[in-house]
Amino acid sequence: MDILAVGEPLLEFNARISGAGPVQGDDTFTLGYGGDTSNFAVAAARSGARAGYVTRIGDDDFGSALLRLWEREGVGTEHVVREAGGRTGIYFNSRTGSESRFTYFRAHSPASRLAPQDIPADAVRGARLLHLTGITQAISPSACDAGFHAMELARRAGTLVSYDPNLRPALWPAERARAVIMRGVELCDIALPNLTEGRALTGEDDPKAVLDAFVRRGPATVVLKMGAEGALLAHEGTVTRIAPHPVRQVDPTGAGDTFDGAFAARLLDGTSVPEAARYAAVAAALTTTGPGAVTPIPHRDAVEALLDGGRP
Ligand code: KDG
Repeated sequence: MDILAVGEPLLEFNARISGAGPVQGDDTFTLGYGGDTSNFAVAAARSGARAGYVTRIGDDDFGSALLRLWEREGVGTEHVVREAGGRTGIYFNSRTGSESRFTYFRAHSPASRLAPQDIPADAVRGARLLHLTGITQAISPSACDAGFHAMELARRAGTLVSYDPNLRPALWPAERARAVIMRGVELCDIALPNLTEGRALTGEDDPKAVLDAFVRRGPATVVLKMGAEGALLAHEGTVTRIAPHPVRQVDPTGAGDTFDGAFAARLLDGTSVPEAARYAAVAAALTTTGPGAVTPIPHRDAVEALLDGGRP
């Protein structure tokens, strides 16, 4: 595998909004797939990369559904452990309008038992890029350790590390989140924060100041994702503004993960860093045009059709 992602997959129950408020008595929920690192792996695969996943799931129906997803998408499952009796985590997205609202049922999930010994050292050394996130490290102390262990292995082997803070305040206390995530940023080559979490993590407000605060931690490449405002890319001492691709947004869930996966896929096929970011911005925008984290993730041809010669 060229790309290896480590983290927690979740089954998704996505509200079909019937009215104005959060959950209504007559709402129905559509089954889908989520989990930031799983979304990332699917996005990378749909952009043509050879991606594999490291996680733990239960031997329940939800785990089986996720396995079928990865098999359909061509995401490698060699390092997916199935726990007998384990209950795979789920979340409800009772979004209002185009804003995600997650309710998790993931405590004591198999993925929360990820530990350093689950990290396949040879696969990390053999991969070209390792991806993990703040969520990977939030779900339990042993998963946090697994994340640091994987990053150390990758750094020693010369495997690129990409890290998305994906700050989820519901999952851990703010101070611990900041300390762990900013250490993750120091250990990575490519940091992929969004503006909201970037502000919370750095205490800065202005996007350029947020970007600089991440750059100072050491990653060679930082992309600050700003949704409908596009993105700011810092690479080799140059800051490039990545234009947004305007769309009618339905559900932003998974847009950041799609950016990350599409970006990784393009970087590894030799696309320049700014062009890879332009491609990723279009992929991320497209994924907001439908409900659910995974279903609307675009394939490479759909993104390239819009890029038309390299620019949206
Ligand atoms: O980035 C999208 C994810 O947040 C969503 O799929 C659910 O993984 C999830 C999480 O932990 O919030």
